[in-house]
Amino acid sequence: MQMTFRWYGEGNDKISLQDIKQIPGVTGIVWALHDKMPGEIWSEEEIAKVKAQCDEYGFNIDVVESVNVHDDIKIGLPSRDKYIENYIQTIRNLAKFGVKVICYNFMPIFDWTRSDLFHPVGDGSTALFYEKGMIQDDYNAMANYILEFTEKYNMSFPGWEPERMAKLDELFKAYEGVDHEKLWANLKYFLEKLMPVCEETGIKMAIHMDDPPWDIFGLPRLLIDEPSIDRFLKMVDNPHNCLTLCSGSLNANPENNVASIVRKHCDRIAFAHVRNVKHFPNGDFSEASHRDCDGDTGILDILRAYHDCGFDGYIRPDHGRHLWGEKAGTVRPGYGLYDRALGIMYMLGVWDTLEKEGKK
Ligand code: DNO
Repeated sequence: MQMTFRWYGEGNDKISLQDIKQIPGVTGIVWALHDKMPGEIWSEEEIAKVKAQCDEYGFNIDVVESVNVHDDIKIGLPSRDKYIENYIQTIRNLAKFGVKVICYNFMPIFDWTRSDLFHPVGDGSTALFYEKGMIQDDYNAMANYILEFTEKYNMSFPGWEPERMAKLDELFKAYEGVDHEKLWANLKYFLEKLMPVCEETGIKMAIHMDDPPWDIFGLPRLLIDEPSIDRFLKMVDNPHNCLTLCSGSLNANPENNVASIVRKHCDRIAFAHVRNVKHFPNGDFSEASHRDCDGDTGILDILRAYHDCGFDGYIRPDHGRHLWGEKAGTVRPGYGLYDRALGIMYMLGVWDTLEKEGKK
């Protein structure tokens, strides 16, 4: 297992590479060119710049999260071929700098979705929160909440590009008729075009789970549970067609047993996101510390499953709570320094123990 940490880049993240260097065990930076719109080619010069910054601290840049997929590809418009060509060029450019895994998602219009970015946990900290009743019909209210936040604090969230969000009604119209089966077919088309270049360069495409794992605002979502993951891997049965197995996204539905999915598909998991979620009886959920007993996701079972399977892919702590003065304006929601660093120490504590036990 190779421990990584997500970093939003110079001038785009208050956390520095120097800060990250002080967290034990981190060998790689999970990065992206966050000013790129979906569909744009990532140039060699831009990639080289991030590589040089990370090299200085001895971090690899093996994992990109994410190269976002243009809506025309998800919708299946004739213009998709042009955007797929651009994606292929980006893969080639990334491969030149040693990138091994590309995380992406195939969620229509919205990426991860929450109703409260700074919900009190009860101990003075805050966390991302999903109130089911608030994410029903009115997509504009939810989008406005996120966009007002990003505008106020002068940040942008990947997947929530203001340029795209400004055209929400248009986008919803464009997705009319894209039901689950159409979206599956468009995903297959996209991946089949990519596989030859992945084989040639060695890059693995690692799809992120849908977050939350159910349809929202009438938009279909595909990667939601074990049967859909089985279907996805079989649909394009190639070792370069992989998963970013996100424990928190999947376990927002308490029926999903993440550890059992790890055991079943470990060889196709290129990238593991470890996040803990606490469920409420009415369907709401809050994100929690990585400690097993603070949530319901089964972090210990998940780590044991990865260990039993000899997982040698990339792993990262996922969203953390906001601690010790981290608040709106000083921190990217879910991506503070402290709770993710604590999460790493927890995961490494468990992992090191399992390693030692295994050697006895
Ligand atoms: C949120 C992240 C997602 C993820 C994308 C992958 O914090 O888990 O935005 O990066 O869905 O494409």
